Amino acid sequence: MTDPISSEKHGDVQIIWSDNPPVNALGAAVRQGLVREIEAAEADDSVQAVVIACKGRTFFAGADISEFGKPPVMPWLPDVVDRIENCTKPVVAAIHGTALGGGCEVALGCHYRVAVPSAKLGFPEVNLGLLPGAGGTQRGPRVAGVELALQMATTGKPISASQAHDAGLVDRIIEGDLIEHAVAYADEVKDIRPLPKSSERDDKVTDVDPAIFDEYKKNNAKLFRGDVAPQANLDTIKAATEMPFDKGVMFERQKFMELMAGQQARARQYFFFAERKAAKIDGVDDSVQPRDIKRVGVIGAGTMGGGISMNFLSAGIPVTIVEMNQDALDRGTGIMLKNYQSTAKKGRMTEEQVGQAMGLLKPSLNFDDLSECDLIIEAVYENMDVKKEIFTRLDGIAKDGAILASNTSYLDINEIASVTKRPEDVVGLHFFSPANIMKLLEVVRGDKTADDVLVTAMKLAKTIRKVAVVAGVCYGFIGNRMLIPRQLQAEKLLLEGATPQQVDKVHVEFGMPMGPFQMADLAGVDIGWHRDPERIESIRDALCAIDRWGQKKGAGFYDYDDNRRPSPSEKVQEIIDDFAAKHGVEKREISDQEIIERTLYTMVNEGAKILEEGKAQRASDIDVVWIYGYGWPVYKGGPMYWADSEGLDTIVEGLKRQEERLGDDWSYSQLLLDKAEAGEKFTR
Ligand code: 3H9
Repeated sequence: MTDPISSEKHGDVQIIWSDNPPVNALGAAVRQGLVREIEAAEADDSVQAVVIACKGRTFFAGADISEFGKPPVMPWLPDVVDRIENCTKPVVAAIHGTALGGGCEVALGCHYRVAVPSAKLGFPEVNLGLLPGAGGTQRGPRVAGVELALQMATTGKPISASQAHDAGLVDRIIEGDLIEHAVAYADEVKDIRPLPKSSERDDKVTDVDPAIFDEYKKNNAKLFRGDVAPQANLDTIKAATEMPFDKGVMFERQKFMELMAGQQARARQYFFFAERKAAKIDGVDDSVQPRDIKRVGVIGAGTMGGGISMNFLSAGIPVTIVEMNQDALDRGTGIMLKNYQSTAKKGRMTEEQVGQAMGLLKPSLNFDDLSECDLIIEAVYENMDVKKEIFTRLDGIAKDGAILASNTSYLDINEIASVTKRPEDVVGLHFFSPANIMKLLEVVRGDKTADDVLVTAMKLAKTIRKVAVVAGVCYGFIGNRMLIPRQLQAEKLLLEGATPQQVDKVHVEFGMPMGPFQMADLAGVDIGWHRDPERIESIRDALCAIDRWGQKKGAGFYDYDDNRRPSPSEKVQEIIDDFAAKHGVEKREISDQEIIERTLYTMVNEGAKILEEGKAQRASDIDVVWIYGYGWPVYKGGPMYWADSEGLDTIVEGLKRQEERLGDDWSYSQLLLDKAEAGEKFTR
């Protein structure tokens, strides 16, 4: 292996280069090289100052995550950072790209930091279930202030170079050539003594009101729910205000080790690689080139069509949006503008950017306008006949090589493709609502979908900042298909004696953002309803028949006040009791464990069926769908990883316990049974 660290002299400034693609992760060879070159620079009398810089697309993006869980190789990153800080000659970090985690800590070990305007600095360790473990929790608040450090470490969100500059984390923003200016900067500061060391500063951590920590937690309660890493980050940053640097670092080390040994960190680190693996398409050669997408067409300006369009507009891709009548078109584009304006009000985009995005939108009532588009996404309501009609028309209008996509959440892409003369150009692009916000995109691969169409969809997903997962054609694809057994069992449980509140509570305590009935009320109880109030075959039918369609009607499985605050409903309980009596279902005490087994174990079983039928490429893709599409707690790694952690034999035992209650239509996944029997796992 070639040495990733080298150095070169510019006058009396030594540049230490890291060249460790793709992201200059601080693996063992990088750490060893950094110490070696710092020592060499110190020993060389002709060197007066040092610049640390990285080749390729970014400054160090952190510790090498692939080394976690393996036997440690010396030196440790904290020792490397100390060694840099203790260098007797000034060291300047020259930052471009992202200085993240250990990378930000290396920068903090340097005496000075300069950065290009596009650089970002951050502590994303919390996303890996960790905390900055190379002195970052102690140097960070000393340099940037406690509040900013707390926010960076507990949210994991990076800050811009200009924010970092305002906070004192970056000493100078460099316009022009980074290295040339970094060397000039090093030359400017080479004689200043004593050297400014982050560890020796105390001005920003003394006189801090300890109440700010409780306050922060109160204001960000969601961040801390069920997740141990944000709390550990808060505790260590608080320690910077309570103890001297050396003690603080020892405390940080202890907390880092505790987190690293925990289940949650393992789950999150698994998920880091799962997310990246999802972008890879089995059976498609790397040489397949994506098609060029210069303009996107969207059919339907409803909530979905509008949200989908916004993704492309925000990425600078022009969109032609087509509706049936002027009212619907005006309403749809009006909502898009309102959404952009509210983002601007929150300071997340400028008025000018709002204008730019909306300027790329071409609203139209003429279907023929879609002929100029390279990708056309149909986003009308779920009805096979309607979709077939649209695709037949599209086939006659779209230019050669255009990709024809459906945003269907359940329907058969092969059947939709069959009405066109170009099924190889047809693909499913299942966005999740609200489509401009939710990160997940299921890319549905039809039997005849061409490889380059898939490659284009995956690349485009990255452009519009979505995480894409390839799914095969089946009812509900990956996510919604797994929702079906959960919903079915949740409703059966109501008849048998559980309440909506009990089922939802179990799910929320598990870590989901909401339970199945809260979700039904939010999405609309009437979704998929047959619209015949006389035909009552389920509790849902009964609720829909009396106008209890969920939050939008002020009543669903719960009653809602004017502020959409839910409370248990006597009426719903009556409906449940009547329904149970009519169907001869006897009420009994339902335990929380039974709710887990009936609603979550059955989901795992469905996930295993999806895998064995080849409708998902890998178990980790299913986890990505559930974490990004439905808010499965990332610190539990997704349903398949979680099942592995529980033990597949435990899952099977639980299902066996419930077997008789699951219903005649329910069946085991053979893959689950086989893996449990063999002591195997889905994800490892
Ligand atoms: C830490 O620093 C702990 C310390 O505080 C204390 C230690 C004692 N390691 O994301 P991409 C790979 S914890 C190893 O698609 P992008 C990634 O798997 C660390 N590998 O690129 C992928 O591989 P492949 C704190 C890494 O341009 C390839 O690089 N730091 C690492 O969309 C490209 O990645 C973080 O958490 C790594 N650290 O985004 C930062 N990072 O091609 C994590 C990436 O085989 N990284 N890879 O699939 C990121 O957030 C993004 O990768 C980044 C680039 C924004 C840098």
